[in-house]
Amino acid sequence: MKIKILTLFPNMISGFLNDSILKRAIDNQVCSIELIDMRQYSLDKHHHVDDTPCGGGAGMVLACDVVDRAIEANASEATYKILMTPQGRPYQQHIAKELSSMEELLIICGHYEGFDERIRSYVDDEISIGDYVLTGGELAAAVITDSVIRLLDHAIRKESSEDDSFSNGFLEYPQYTRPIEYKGKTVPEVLLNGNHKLIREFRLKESIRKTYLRRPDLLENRELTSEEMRYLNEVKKEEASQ
Ligand code: 6GU
Repeated sequence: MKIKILTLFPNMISGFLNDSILKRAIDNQVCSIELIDMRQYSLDKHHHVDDTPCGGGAGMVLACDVVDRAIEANASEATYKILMTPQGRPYQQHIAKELSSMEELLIICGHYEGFDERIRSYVDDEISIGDYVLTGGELAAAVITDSVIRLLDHAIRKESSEDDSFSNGFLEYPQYTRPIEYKGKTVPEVLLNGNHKLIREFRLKESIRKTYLRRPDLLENRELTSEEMRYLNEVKKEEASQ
């Protein structure tokens, strides 16, 4: 997969690409990432990329011609173009999955107080990473990039992303490692005796417990199997009697 990021602040993003899983994925050619400075597409001799808002008001507005030229120079038929904006659709794991199957992504970072409305018509998608405001789309683009790359084949061990919180619609089950007992707190017995059927059942039930306690909204519009329903009912009873 190829990911291109159009930004006015490439340095804000470059650091996080040079470490850990992302660096390994790039080194192993699982994906390539290109940071492109949008300023080079300004025709202005001072390389201005923004201007005052038509109709007046505070702040500066990112100009549509600069962004259009940057997109035209960097997109092909196969490119899926995403604009980062707090007005976009809320980002979720299922969107990361969709994006991870694309051949090429072009991520456009909005910055400044705003961007010219016409820019919306140049893209395929608009994404927000949550209901709060960032100074620009750079960190949001980094979030998209990270979450997509870790889903690519060979980026991390497959089972490791299959067990993710959200990938089966529940939060992830609790994990433990040695020491078995620490300051009076112990690892649940069932995880120590190698009975894989019991371990699977424990994990599913605890995953449902976590979701019920912390993110009941995730259970709302979701069909449960009869096994999942049984665990949910058990969990509800157990938590009510606590
Ligand atoms: Cl994509 N951009 C900005 N500036 N703020 C955000 C965001 C994006 N997503 C959440 N907040």
